[in-house]
Amino acid sequence: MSRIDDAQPFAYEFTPSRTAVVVIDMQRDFLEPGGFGETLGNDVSLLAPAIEGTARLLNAARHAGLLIIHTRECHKPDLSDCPPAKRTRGAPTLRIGDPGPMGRILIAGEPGSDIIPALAAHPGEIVIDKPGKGAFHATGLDALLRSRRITHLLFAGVTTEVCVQTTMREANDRGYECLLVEDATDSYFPAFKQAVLQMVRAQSAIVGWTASSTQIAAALSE
Ligand code: C5J
Repeated sequence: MSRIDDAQPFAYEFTPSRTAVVVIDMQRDFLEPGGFGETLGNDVSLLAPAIEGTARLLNAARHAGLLIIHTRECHKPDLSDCPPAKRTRGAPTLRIGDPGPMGRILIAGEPGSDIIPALAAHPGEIVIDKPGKGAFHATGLDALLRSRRITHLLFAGVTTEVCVQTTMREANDRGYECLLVEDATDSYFPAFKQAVLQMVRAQSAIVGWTASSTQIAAALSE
């Protein structure tokens, strides 16, 4: 059993063999200029700080032998899994499926949908493509976790208040003990990130816990 005494709002205990790291959507489409994030008017450089914390988390998790899952938000080339409401809402400079500098926006198999090179999946790690914001929607994630008897999830990725928070809430409702890694997630809106950290751990961990990648690495090395 591993334990993070000073996780918030109180100590978090987890058994490494029953714990998975879930890295949400650390894709070029969100973190690099010319992708989906920028088409929506965001400053993508605001997500860069999360790379270091996510790398630290992955390094510690790989050494400890944790199950590692990466997700990618993207759609089939024929857009059959993209609801029109998602594609047509608002006035982005490019819409999902339009050609951009990193290939078609948010489409599976295009360069923009790749995970950024610094955080690329290692051989044997699981990569799940998801059409929604939540990683449990229209994917086999829950069945996969249950088949491996996973009970605890450590979350990293972007953006904190959209795909990370949605997935964490989906997981919490399914009974997983969830922890959000504070320095391994970022938002285009820094205030939203801080709000999510507070929302997660408020009311006696109503969604889950938070701790830093350094705290997790220390717990895993004990
Ligand atoms: C967004 C995500 N923000 N991965 N996707 O549209 O958070």
